[in-house]
Amino acid sequence: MSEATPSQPSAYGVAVIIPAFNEESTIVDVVRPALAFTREVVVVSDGSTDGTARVAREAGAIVVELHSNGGKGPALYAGLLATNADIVILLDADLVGLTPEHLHTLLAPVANGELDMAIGVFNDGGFMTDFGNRMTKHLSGQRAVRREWLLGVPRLASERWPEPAITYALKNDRVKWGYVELHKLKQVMKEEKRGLWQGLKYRTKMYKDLLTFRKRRKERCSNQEAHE
Ligand SMILES: Nc1nc2c(ncn2[C@@H]2O[C@H](COP(=O)(O)OP(=O)(O)O)[C@@H](O)[C@H]2O)c(=O)[nH]1
Ligand SMILES: [Mg+2]
Repeated sequence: MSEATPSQPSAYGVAVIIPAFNEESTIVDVVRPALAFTREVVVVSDGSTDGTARVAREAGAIVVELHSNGGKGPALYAGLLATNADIVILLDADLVGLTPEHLHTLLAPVANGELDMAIGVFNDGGFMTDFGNRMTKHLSGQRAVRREWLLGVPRLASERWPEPAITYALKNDRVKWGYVELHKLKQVMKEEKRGLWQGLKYRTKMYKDLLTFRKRRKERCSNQEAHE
């Protein structure tokens, strides 16, 4: 019999999946604490033009490289296919202050069956990122979930930003989800990564994609009906 308790990764197959696009400067500080928690850490880069894939590989991650940039959704899906783990922990590649304890916090309620998906919310990481994360908790990139369920989320692989598709499936499937607090964790904001104007432009495009999810889903459903 295994000595492991439910919140230790050795009791389950647990993999960490990190979609990363041009995150050379932060990816190592996400991969290292993830590797201290579980041996299977998968970074998915699709067309990054910087050293993201190389530095992630050097840090010990399994790196999946896709040739052209398709977005976080297809990258996440490719990461799910690259592992057989029962539970996956999803992390963004631009986190600052990540520790194995954060991974434990995300995993524990899923591993012990309390939740089907745990969603991490920043707390005490810094005013701006705490505020942004709290206003849009349902868009958080930090999650733990059963891999099999996530693989079945409709449109996961075709949405540039997968979170609305996940939220829709969470509500539709009536699965149990809840928020857990991730202390002293923050992310590098887009405006810092890309410069003010490029960052704002990218942010605007992201919110446009996120806000039009329902419209696109409805259009797709009515197109399907019209073809039946
Ligand atoms: N592979 C891949 N990852 C992406 C892509 N777009 C965003 N990401 C990753 O998804 C995470 C969240 O993206 P980010 O731009 O930081 O959005 P924000 O956290 O909502 O501001 C980060 O790890 C990004 O590197 C993409 O096109 N491909
Ligand atoms: Mg980010």
